[in-house]
Amino acid sequence: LIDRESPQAAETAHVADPAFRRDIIEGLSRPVKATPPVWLYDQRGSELFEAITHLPEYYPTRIEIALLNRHGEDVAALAGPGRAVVEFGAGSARKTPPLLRAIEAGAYVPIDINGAFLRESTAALASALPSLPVLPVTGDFNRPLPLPGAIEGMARLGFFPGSTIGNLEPSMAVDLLRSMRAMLGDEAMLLIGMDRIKDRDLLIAAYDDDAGVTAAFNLNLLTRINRELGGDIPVDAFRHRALWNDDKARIEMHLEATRPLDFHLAGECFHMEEGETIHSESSHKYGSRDARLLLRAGGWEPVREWTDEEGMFSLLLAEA
Ligand code: AVI
Repeated sequence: LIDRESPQAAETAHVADPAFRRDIIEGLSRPVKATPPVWLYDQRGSELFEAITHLPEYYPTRIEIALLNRHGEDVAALAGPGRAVVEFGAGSARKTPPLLRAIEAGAYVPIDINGAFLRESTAALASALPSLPVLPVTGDFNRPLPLPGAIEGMARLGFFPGSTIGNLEPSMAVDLLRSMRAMLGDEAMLLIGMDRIKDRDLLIAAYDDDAGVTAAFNLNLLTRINRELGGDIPVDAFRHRALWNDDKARIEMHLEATRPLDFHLAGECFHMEEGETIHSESSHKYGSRDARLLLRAGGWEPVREWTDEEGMFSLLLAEA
């Protein structure tokens, strides 16, 4: 996931990450309260997100895995063998090994800001594909990073699954695509997952499931703020809301106050009216043309798009 800090480290040391403190105070001080989605992923948040990916209503993971399995050979035919696969975000054992096998990768470079996630995915990969060189890079891929010298001269395939691009505002998504283009070089290709615009009810169900896992994921942000920033937010007085913003073609997750309330954190006092919300995440959805426009604006020329029978989710291959 994008720009994940090291939550475990912050928790064991009981010292709040200064960037977390800054972002939360700044976000809650705005006239329309909003916090960056990256902070949803502490240890508990990451576990809850993993649980979300198994929910019946949350179709993206299931469909993307099916597309990767169904079209691995097609990707291989277009990309050719021996590429270094550079994955943005630590790879999941469910998605990455089948792709690496299908395209006969020459090396695998998982990039993640969180060393713990990186070690886990590297170990999983080493046992699944023992002969593949795995060269992890710890760092924030929102900025260009130096890639390992061992893949010099090897053509690259960037891999950015999960529709994580959708959690960025479109202008930031374009910046990230451009940065990937600069990192991966002129011979590069990019395989990216994007979630499609679809029936509003299906979208809302995916972000407001019956079992309440997404609600727990969203509300966990408040628990984290209380724990790490010494806050007294009455978590019980909030409820999870998932809204479709048609103008911006995105699902928005909000934390809504169910009564007028006050809370304190980091020496500051905050007030919320009944019905007022904290906007905690956006998940942008892209039609086929929108996706191609976004890729082109980011310096990538679309080559192929694969989608499921219902057109719910897309896997796109682009070239530099
Ligand atoms: C990580 N990201 C692509 C997920 C999404 O669908 O936007 C995060 C998520 N939030 C609620 N459910 C899933």
